[in-house]
Amino acid sequence: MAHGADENLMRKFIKTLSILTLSMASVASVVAQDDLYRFKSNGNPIIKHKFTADPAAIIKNDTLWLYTGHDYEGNQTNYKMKDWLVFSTTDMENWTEYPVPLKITDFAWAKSGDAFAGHVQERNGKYYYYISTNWTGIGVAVADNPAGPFKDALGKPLLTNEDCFASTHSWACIDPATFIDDDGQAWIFWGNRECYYAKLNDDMISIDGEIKQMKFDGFSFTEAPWIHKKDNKYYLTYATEFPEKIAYAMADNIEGPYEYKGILNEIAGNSNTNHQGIIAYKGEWYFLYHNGGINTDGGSYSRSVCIDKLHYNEDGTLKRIVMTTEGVEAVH
Ligand code: FUB
Repeated sequence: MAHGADENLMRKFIKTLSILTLSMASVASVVAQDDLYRFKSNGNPIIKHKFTADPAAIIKNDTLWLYTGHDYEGNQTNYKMKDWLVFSTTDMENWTEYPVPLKITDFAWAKSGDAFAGHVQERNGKYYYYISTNWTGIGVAVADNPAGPFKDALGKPLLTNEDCFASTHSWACIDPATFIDDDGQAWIFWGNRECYYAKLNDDMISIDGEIKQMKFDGFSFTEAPWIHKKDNKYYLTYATEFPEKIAYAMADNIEGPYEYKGILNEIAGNSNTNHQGIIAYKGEWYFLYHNGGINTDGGSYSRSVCIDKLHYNEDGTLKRIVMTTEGVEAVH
């Protein structure tokens, strides 16, 4: 991929020419225009100037905020991720990248140094960034606006391997995904090999009550749980097997019982992991995932976020994702 002087020159040029205003006044007031990098996505992967992984998104007003991990470029033999990234769009085509919102070194207790998958949730005007650190636990950072910067809210992990009572491997406590139900109750799901879930208190930085393990027939869980809800049905999507496919199950209650419904997304090309996020935006449903699709450096440890459409059948089940090179069309 084109790194180095040419890329830097192009970035500076685009920054200088940038005359667009941010969609949210509060964000505009805290991030200087010069610190923003604007680009157009022309299909998948949607971000080609950096390696991005483990997508999660939230919607605020007219804007989709995309949070990703950040892989090192090419020829890596393991995950090498030191910070997280944030992007926004109002049309799925024109994107803005903000300054790095959160780094693994922002968590003094995260001795692993690994900035694994995260998920952001808004509540009461604050933004909570739940992150995983490989073997040192799940942390939570907070910010006043979706672009950050985020600050460690606890000074210690929210969850650790000790909370993963059915697991014995060191990387069990990863991949948090949160969900706020229609009754206002916030939930957090996470795990590797074993899937756990719990209620979050209203403060969003403490666990309410018991931690439980999710189990149902046919649940072959690798990692990356994600909950979404449509028409009063709960959908639990998750990575299964390795290399990973994304499978899903449905239930009438968030705690289940869930019914396994099959594979939603196939192996994502040359990436062992797949890590999905699902979000409704401007009347469409989107499936976010990663592959190793940047030539020639992309692969399992140099991944790139992609977005394709998610479609439902009439009975509420999900159609198999069609991963495309073209990506999604702009929406207005
Ligand atoms: O990005 C590091 C790990 O790879 C994530 O935590 C997993 O979900 C997998 O995508």
